[in-house]
Amino acid sequence: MLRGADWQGVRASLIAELAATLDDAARLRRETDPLAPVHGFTLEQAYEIQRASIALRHGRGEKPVGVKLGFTSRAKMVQMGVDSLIWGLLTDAMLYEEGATVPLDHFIHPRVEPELCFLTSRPIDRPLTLLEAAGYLAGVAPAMEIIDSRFRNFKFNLEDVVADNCSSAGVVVGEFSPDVGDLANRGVTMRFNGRPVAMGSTGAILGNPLRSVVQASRLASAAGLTLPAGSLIMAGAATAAEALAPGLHVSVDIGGLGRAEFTTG
Ligand code: 0L1
Repeated sequence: MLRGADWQGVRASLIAELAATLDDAARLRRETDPLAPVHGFTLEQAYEIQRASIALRHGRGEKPVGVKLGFTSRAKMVQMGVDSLIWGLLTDAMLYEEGATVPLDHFIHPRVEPELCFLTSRPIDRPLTLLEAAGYLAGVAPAMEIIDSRFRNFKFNLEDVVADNCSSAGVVVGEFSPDVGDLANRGVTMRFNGRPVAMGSTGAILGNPLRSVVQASRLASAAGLTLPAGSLIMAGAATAAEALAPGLHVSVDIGGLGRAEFTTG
């Protein structure tokens, strides 16, 4: 494990190397072994690796489109064996057209989870309260996130999943509704070929998914980032994730918000 002066000395190059390892794994659809147990980096350093790997994507022309929160529900924390809220950065290359076919050869071992997606109406440049959050939003939509850990067998600790941009891989967003009113207990059903595979309530997301906007504002502010108007905020999963396979019609219905769907190719 590297500490103190040792870590400082090699920090920048090690961060760049680990970011490149994760970026290569995502680009080449190649699993990698866990990094944190070998290199012993902290959560703060994991976020530096995340930012460095996103910078590589930006360098290839990908544009930032927003953020995602992870482990906002007990179901997800229990499924993955971690207990802290995390966040990752989304780019336009991760957006898949709602209703379209999503080629699974873009991923290593993709899973899907039902979510809500918020669209911001104003720049968020400071921590917001729950009362303020709705005033910064243009709408909310039913959505699904395709997660694809770059780690072998989807096994990681908190530092590794953060460095890996919280397994971000794909986002499918339905139609935005301008009414972000009461989202605290809407029914959520995700189906594969019409068969329910995950059911829950939006209340599973931090008790009220609007709290994800509050958390995103706090995390962005602490990281010195402003979320521009027009940013997407993926609120985190309402249920555990389900593995994807070719030839599935995947849909999510959220009470009062409608449906988002895609087909796997
Ligand atoms: O919604 C979520 O909680 C996403 C977590 C992403 C990390 C993972 O489960 O691979």
